Amino acid sequence: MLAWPAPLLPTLPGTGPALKLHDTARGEVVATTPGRTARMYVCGITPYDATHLGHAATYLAFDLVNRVWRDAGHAVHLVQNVTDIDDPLLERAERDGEDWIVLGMRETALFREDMTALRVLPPEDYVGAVESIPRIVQHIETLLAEGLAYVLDDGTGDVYHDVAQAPGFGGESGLDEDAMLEFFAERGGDPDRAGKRSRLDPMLWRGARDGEPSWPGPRGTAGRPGWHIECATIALGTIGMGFDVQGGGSDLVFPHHEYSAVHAEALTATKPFARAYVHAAMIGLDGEKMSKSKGNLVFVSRLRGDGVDPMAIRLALLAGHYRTDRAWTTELLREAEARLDTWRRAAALPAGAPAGAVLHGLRERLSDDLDSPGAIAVVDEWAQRTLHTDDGADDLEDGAPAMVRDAVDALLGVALEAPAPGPLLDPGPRAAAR
Ligand code: 5CA
Ligand code: ZN
Repeated sequence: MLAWPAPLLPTLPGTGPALKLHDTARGEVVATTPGRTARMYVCGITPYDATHLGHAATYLAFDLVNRVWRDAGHAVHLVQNVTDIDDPLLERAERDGEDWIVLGMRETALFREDMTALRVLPPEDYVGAVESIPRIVQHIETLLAEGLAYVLDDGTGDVYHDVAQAPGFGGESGLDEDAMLEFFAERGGDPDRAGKRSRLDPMLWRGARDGEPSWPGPRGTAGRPGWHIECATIALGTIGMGFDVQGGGSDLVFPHHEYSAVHAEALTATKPFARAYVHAAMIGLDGEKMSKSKGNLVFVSRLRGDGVDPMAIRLALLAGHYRTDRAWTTELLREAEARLDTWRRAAALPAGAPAGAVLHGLRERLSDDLDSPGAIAVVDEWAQRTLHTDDGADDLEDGAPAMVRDAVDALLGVALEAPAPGPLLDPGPRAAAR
């Protein structure tokens, strides 16, 4: 699939430190140790109700990973999927009397526009589930042939992974069985389905049902792929095993990331799928997780349609740490708008407080498990010192604001030039219609 256009990425003097991140599997902050090219898989949207601020916060967290790695001298191979066939997408299309293909394409287009406006670096590979079906089917055939998967004996053609044979099962999430069963039931699993070998076996292939789209499948059984084998297959086909970071929101810890890893590890008989599993906390609204099922969504495109600067949205979401559940509020946005205005006034001056400390501070804070609030405080302090030169700041440097602009742009992804709305940044009638 087509991704979206890349924003300009200024080159900064020197290189930043190695990035440390919290790995869910080890339960602690660890140093990432990529090779020359860092490899990251960030789970993409299921294309309906896109892009809400929860989605945006998660993609912004992994955009910081991308930026910090690049600043540390790595190339980055980022992969993202689009879950353009799955139960919830079909349910939404059905509810609204809409073609699921049209729904998916329109929401993916809107997501691209929102990512562009938020200046998120695009993935090197942006891959849909539907276009991956032939590869997915091959993988399921392999698991069946090796006796690691089985066809349910009820005539549906549904195929399951036999997780009792997966030695690494549970290693990513570290959950006990009760917790796994609870999340599995909540997040698309079917623990009570009759005929499964184990309640926690995940579906690999769903045999065709009346009125549902289907494709040729394993052993000639038409149907459509399960969710976790989609991401396992796309990762294997692009960045392979042992990549540096598997990313997503904390609601993907179990079952999604556990099973993607288990599928891929079974397919390749190697470990690990990812060297670190990194999860962004949930954005809420009025005391509840912002989610499609609750319908309490604030959309990036709606804010853009109301004239909100996307850079203020970016700053508002980065004002909290990515591992802290937090709420979206109007005050948060107003604070970010005020901060953006202050930064822009300081950055527009010909001279300012020394920029070297800002670059050092941004690098130091962000490489420490993406401390974006700490990084923002570094720029706040610089802006105050630059704007309030009357209180004895005699160390003004010519050109410092230009260097701070570059550092803030490259590392935080916040452009401090006045916004220039182009056609891609215009949210258009779709957003207005929501
Ligand atoms: N297509 C799958 C991943 S393969 C999926 O989870 N799609 S999604 O559209 O439901 O979510 C896209 C990303 O946004 C996921 O990483 C998810 O964890 C994250 N996300 C969803 N809701 C929130 C929220 N309220 N706060 C933060 N992140 C969220
Ligand atoms: Zn995924």
